Amino acid sequence: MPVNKDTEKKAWWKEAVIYQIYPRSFADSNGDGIGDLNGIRRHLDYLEKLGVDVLWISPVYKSPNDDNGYDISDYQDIMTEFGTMEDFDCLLSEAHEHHLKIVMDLVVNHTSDEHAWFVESRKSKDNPHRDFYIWKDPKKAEDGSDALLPPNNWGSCFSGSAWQFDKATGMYYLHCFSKKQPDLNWDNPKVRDSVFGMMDWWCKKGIDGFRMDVISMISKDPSFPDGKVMDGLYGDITPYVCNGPHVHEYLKEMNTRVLSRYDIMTVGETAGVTVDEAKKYASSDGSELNMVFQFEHVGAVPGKVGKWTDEKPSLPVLRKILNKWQTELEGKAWNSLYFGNHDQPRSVSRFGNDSPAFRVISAKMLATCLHMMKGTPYIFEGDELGMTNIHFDSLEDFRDIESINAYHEYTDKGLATPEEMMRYLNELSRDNARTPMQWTDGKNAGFSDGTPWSRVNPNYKEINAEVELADPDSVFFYYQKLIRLRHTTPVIVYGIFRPLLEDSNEIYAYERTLDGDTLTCLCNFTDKEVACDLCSKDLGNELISNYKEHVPGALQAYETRVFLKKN
Ligand code: TEU
Ligand code: CA
Repeated sequence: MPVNKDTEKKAWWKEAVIYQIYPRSFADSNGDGIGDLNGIRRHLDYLEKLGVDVLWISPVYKSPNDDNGYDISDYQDIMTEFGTMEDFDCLLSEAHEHHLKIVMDLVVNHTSDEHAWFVESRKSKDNPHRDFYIWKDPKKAEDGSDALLPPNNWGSCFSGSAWQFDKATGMYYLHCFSKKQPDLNWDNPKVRDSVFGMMDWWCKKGIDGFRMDVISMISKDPSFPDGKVMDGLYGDITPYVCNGPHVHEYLKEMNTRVLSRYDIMTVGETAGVTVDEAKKYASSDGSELNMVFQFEHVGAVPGKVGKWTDEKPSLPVLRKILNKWQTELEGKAWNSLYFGNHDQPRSVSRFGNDSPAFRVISAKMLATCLHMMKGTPYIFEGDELGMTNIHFDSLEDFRDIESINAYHEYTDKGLATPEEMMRYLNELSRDNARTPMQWTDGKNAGFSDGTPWSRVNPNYKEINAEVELADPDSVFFYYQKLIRLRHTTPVIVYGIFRPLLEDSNEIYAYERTLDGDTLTCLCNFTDKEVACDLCSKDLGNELISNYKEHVPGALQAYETRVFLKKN
């Protein structure tokens, strides 16, 4: 076994653990039922106790909240519901006092249609801001009628056409997401100047980095060709908006003009990214970003309609994807590690088992599987408590534009029955991750004194931070131990990843090696005890496990064990 010398370049963001906060659902300080900045400030002690290093905060800028803040109307002001810029400045300084860095969510593929740039752009064809966005003439109908058709057949990620007709100038504008999220035209150098200037303004305030929303989409195919029709409705935009012709050029420019001037961390949310593209976006040469989020594991199960399905990924499928990313980026680019975020269902419900018998044990196993891998781990708020999906009884329970639009589009078009869509939404809706954080077993789970904007999961009586902090064997303290291990065990951060037991249908196993140290991670992904010969080998000292007692030569239901054999 070649002993790999620790040649990996050291960096703080490689050794860090990131905690994602969705402010709307984290903590409400003023009783309006909506989480806010001062609510986050109240829980910095909690986050420092968990041991995380960085807080990635979903967008807090001014926004009409068509997509809960991912539609920004002023990049340099704070959303009224979340507080003031002064509140933000206090949060930033207090976070730093708690040894927590703050990474902002940068949404610059599109703005809100209420942003001043778009308000100007739509006024007239010769407005100075016209080309800040992507405007196209209507297409003539082939039947010779005078119907005005969209420029091509592209579909929006939030259902419907990706083009919105604007009467004032008789043209269509592109919106890959909602109608209120017009795409910026990154081919316009004035857009790049404005975005880079704004980013520099935030860096000068002392933030510690950016998570870049759909940054792989900022360069479109200039021919805007029709896409392959999906579900008999609209053309697939992915091949023409992801990883486009100038995306790496623009990110290199961003790096030169802003990022390289500060000691900050950057992670790109790169919809449609491949391993080869990731090697450019997150190249070890530091010319673009530090790391990227890939989507293959969370998109592993093909949707029955659109992305929607009620099927869960199998271990062999999940392992093949994750192992590919671990081995193929080795030495070339840095991985982000995640099972959940504000766009995904709760990880213990999707990849583990959220039944009362197995929720805790499988949440710990999943966390171990992820945190022992090579890359920077991301914890989504509440995953450290083992929070689960909520059961939605009716469409009225949902708040997320993606879910609501998909329900109407697919049932209206007869592509799914209401019952099927409710099953799919219960499995995958982003609202599953956006239920209020469960702090206590008191009113509204301690999230708010008012009426929460989204329903609290009824299981908050049993699952909440207060209960977790009172139980040394809780998911919270297990996460704390995983984080502490990462901070004190170099092989976990820098060790080379090697898959083990690749043919097993039950066990996910791998090893990490560094300077002669070998860490072995074993995870049983099933609710049954399974034989595990590897457990009987001399793998060194056990670093962590979610069971106190073990069965020789076997792994119990959802059992994980990590061993370290020192050089
Ligand atoms: O999400 C981008 C994205 O790819 C989404 O379509 C996501 O994959 C999908 O919702 C998963 O089902 C980013 C943000 O994370 C998301 O919250 C925003 O809604 C979206 O961009 C537009 O800004
Ligand atoms: Ca509030």
